[in-house]
Amino acid sequence: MFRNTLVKSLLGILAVSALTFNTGCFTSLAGPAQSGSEFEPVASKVVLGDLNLDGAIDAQDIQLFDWVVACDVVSDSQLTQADADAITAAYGQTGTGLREDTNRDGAVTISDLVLWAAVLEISERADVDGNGTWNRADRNKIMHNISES
Ligand SMILES: [Ca+2]
Ligand SMILES: [Ca+2]
Ligand SMILES: [Ca+2]
Repeated sequence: MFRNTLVKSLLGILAVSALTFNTGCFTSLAGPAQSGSEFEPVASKVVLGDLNLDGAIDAQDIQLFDWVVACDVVSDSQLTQADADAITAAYGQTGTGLREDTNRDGAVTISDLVLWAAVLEISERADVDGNGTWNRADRNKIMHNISES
């Protein structure tokens, strides 16, 4: 008697699981990770556009993307020694619109190199759409993923 009941409820669970799979509800149940969730270790998976790997795509990632692009002084969509050298070579220059002024404070100083070094690792994730360049499409994709999450 008990055994039958157990088998029945197991079958019931299986049926419900099959149903949720079929209706596609499973995807939404598994859905976007809630911040602070105990079951979803932060940074356990790489979400495209999550530049700082904090598990959320938000305004911070947009800010980081803008910094990465600003630090790409020689505009080859990668951060290399050439960018660092260009910044160092331009030390002391002042004015607006200087590419070497990565933090856009109007003067090229060691702070610009510090910013460059700070976003170096993050830059590996800046090519969100994987086409080899950093541009508005990548930024738009991050923006899009913010509204999705
Ligand atoms: Ca993030
Ligand atoms: Ca500066
Ligand atoms: Ca890209």
